[in-house]
Amino acid sequence: MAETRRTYCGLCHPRCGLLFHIEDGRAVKVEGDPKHPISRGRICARGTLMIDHLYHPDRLNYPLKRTGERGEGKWERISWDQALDVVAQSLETLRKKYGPETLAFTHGTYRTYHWDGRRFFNLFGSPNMCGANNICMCPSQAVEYTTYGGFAWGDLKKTRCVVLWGSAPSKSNVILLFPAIQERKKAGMKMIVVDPRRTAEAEMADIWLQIRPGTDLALMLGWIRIIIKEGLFDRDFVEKWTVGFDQLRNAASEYTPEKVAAITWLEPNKVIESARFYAENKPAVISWGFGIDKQGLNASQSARARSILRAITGNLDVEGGELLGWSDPVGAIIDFVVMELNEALSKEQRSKQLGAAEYPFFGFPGWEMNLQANKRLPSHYMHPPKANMTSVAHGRAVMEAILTGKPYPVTAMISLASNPLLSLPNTRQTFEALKSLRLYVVSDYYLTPSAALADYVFPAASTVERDELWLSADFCIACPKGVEPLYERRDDYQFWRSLGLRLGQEEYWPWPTVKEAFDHRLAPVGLTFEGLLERNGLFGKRGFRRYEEFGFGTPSGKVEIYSSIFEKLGLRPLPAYQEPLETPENALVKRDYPLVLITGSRFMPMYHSEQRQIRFARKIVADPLVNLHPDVAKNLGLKEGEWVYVVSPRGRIRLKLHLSEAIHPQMADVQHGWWFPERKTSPSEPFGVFESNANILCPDEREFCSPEIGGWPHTALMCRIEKA
Ligand SMILES: Nc1nc2c(c(=O)[nH]1)N[C@H]1C(S)=C(S)[C@@H](COP(=O)(O)OP(=O)(O)OC[C@H]3O[C@@H](n4cnc5c(=O)[nH]c(N)nc54)[C@H](O)[C@@H]3O)O[C@H]1N2
Ligand SMILES: Nc1nc2c(c(=O)[nH]1)N[C@H]1C(S)=C(S)[C@@H](COP(=O)(O)OP(=O)(O)OC[C@H]3O[C@@H](n4cnc5c(=O)[nH]c(N)nc54)[C@H](O)[C@@H]3O)O[C@H]1N2
Ligand code: SF4
Ligand SMILES: [Mo]
Repeated sequence: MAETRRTYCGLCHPRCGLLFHIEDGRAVKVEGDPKHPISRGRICARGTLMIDHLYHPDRLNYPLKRTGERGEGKWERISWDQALDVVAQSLETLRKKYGPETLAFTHGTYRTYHWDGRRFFNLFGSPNMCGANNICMCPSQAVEYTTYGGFAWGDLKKTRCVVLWGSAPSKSNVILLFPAIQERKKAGMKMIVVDPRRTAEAEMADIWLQIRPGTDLALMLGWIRIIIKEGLFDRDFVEKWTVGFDQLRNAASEYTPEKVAAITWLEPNKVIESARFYAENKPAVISWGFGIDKQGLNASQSARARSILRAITGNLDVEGGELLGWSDPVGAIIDFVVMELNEALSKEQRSKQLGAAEYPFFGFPGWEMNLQANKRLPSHYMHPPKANMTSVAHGRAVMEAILTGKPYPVTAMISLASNPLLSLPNTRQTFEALKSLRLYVVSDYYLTPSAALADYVFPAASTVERDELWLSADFCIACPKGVEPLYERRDDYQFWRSLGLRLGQEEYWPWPTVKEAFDHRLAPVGLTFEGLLERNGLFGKRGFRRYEEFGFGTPSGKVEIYSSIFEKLGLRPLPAYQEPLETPENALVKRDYPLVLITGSRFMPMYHSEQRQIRFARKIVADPLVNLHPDVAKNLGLKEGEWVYVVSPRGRIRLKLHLSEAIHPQMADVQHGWWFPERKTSPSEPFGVFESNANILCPDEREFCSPEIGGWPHTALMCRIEKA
């Protein structure tokens, strides 16, 4: 029997609509769903591989228990009940012995529900969830809540000018953002690109600034100085709605075009011209870009400076500008924050969060301050900040606690939808830490290098096998599963709930299925998951300049250019640029490592460390690449396609050389996420995880991290290239 079912792809963030053609119970063809309200029939190369992913022979189908050494690859199949029983028992034993804080979690990017995991951890009593949060979008969220009480979304549909700052959607957001930019550019939108590589976006731009990696904050402060000096700011808005403008004027005064040019490798007149261009083409949007968040030392203050630029130019919450708040009635849907059940975690347990003494802004203290300030706003207009995203333990502190038992023993860890050996920096330390856990539990689609070290591995249902509710500030859509979960795969909600039921959390998991939890969330708008699906999404209506009615969700109710929260926490209340340790400015470093290293620029069809086992994906990108300018290669006597080592002070990895004029001649651009599922696993090296893994090159030591959030660098480091 043949039929077509609506479902969705969640192999990256947008959740595009899919049509699954099913024959005799098996999906045989996938295409975009033209009726999907957001993606409207488009899917990307990764989405077209959904069927390969669903039926892939390497997929985990049953829970596994390790029988050999960690990493040796010896497993025994067991039932869900057996596996959950022993995991729960061991967690209970460890909790009794060391306290609930002995359990940690590693977080990846937004692939699954996440509120359920946070709920489990809050009820279990551990504050120690850590992961990519310190570097990916969450820092920008935390900082923007502190500056103007919410996270701003660029109104691309109506903007006159977009600044793509460290963002390359032609590779990272190919279905929604990039086509929208192309369309708007054709219609006359202006565009500035700030990127060390000549990307597809740079080629389309009116102004392209080929900046030295890691120096964006100096440029932002240079823009601020020019905008103030030339009176290009929005005087009315600044007077009525901001605090700290005069201090800002002072703080920015030293960033003259000449000084900025010397730091950034740009020409002084380009600094001036671009600042004017941004300020004079209103309304304007500065995109969020991971090129900023991944800079380490300056990352959090760059996010601050970006938010200040948006505010002083009068672009906040105007049509075509930087939108704040939720639309009506979408804002009334119960958000994750409520579902996270943060009130369940006691004050005492919160105070044990690892890393929060060093980075209080990104732990409970900072989150609580943002939460408090948010209370002045109605929640249907501005949801409170998510603890799940902006109050986390620091990865380094967690790994150190595992290895040293200090300040207390961390003996157990769960990794769900995350592959820490590939995504976190300082891979060797992560490896040693994972190996020395008493209990390591992983839930994944495949047996990754991290999973290879686990005691128990649980098989996760993929998006086409589970329902999801997808919520943004302006819409909410129901994403239905297309097939029942195959074999014994289960959705992540079932994982957390089943574990919670075994650990005394019965009364807090009243919804047997995730769909029922979604019904609960939708109740305030009078809908159910099925009802929402039937009406093909709920779309809100938004007003503009709503701060005139509500104010801003900050301690003063205004945009805090000078941050009172940062000041209270002993952090710089106004941004200032700092030269990182490892830069071409440091002659000693430069002698041995002459090239600036950036890692992780997105490429299709891979998503982080995924798709390495999908044959068709490996046909497109077979091997890990380092991109280099042809002149640099020539000087080194290296040719296209040759294997080379990329060496940083922390180690070396092997990659294939790809020559490209798009790369600045003083830098190297290394892909991230590489491991080799086709290889054997061994206790010393699961699936070749040390061979080409960019994070061998990336540090997490204190002096490399941002002092506000502890964000570590995946870019703006130094390296050299050698023949392999
Ligand atoms: N060097 C370098 N490192 C980086 C970056 C960089 O640019 N350079 N980027 C960083 C960034 S921004 C991020 S967000 C992180 C991403 O880091 P991660 O999110 O940890 O990404 P992955 O390494 O792909 O690991 C995700 C794992 O989750 C599994 N998975 C996918 N979906 C689900 C699901 O729904 N349920 C379950 N149970 N499992 C699932 C996948 O099979 C995969 O093994 O990496 C960071 N690391
Ligand atoms: N195909 C694919 N798409 C993805 C992902 C994936 O793994 N694969 N991951 C998803 C995730 S979790 C994220 S966070 C997003 C990230 O997506 P983007 O925000 O687009 O970030 P990146 O691709 O990491 O880097 C964007 C640009 O930053 C530039 N850059 C590097 N260092 C600097 C710097 O110091 N300053 C400036 N100005 N620019 C710099 C790089 O040259 C690159 O062109 O992508 C998402 N989309
Ligand atoms: S992988 Fe492609 S099809 Fe799937 S959600 Fe992302 S952009 Fe859409
Ligand atoms: Mo990310």
